[in-house]
Amino acid sequence: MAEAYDHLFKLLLIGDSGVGKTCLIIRFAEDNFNNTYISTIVIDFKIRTVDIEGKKIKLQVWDTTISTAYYRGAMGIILVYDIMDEKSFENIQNWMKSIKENGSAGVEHLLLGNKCDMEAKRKVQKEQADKLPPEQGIRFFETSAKSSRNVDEAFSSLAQDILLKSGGEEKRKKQKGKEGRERKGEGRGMD
Ligand SMILES: Nc1nc2c(ncn2[C@@H]2O[C@H](COP(=O)(O)OP(=O)(O)OP(=O)(O)O)[C@@H](O)[C@H]2O)c(=O)[nH]1
Ligand SMILES: [Mg+2]
Repeated sequence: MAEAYDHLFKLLLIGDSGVGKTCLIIRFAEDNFNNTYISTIVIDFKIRTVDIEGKKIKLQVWDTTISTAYYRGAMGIILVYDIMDEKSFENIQNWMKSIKENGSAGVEHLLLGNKCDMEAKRKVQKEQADKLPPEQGIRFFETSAKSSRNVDEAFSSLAQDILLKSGGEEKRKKQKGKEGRERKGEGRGMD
């Protein structure tokens, strides 16, 4: 039987190779973790339905390789770097540029510093993420696909941001519809 849901949100993870995108998705969707690294070749998605503010939100989470074709249609984009890998952090700027050029307008963003279980080998300080251009007002979490720290929180917060936004739009649409009906009503001389 198909699972009932109120909303379907498409999310996408991007970031340098090896930062843990696939592992984050597997932790979120299947609550599992594997130490073996198998670089993603085929684009795929996993699904998990979460409960947010009494609504069932079905999250379809896309795992990417280097392809911008999949940006379109994504309602939320999760940018991931590895806290042990400075280069992956520096590249976040390039990934952001790439979203601007290829993503849909109005897409929500989230920044994740992954592998925070590896504190001893940390190269990117938490404060450095705060120095990223504030223009996007991007939300930031340090996560660990291995220990599962902040994984649910991160996905839920992004879903919540999208829900808030779509809720606002629905309200506007309803309001518009109502105004339209009221105008028609006037024409029939109702009052
Ligand atoms: N310690 C630690 N290792 C992790 C974590 N997340 C992923 N890894 C390891 O990092 C390696 C790469 O993880 P993947 O999820 O395959 O990385 P990816 O970003 O999908 O890489 P590509 O598919 O090549 O783009 C694997 O060996 C994982 O086991 C984490 O939170 N902590
Ligand atoms: Mg992968």
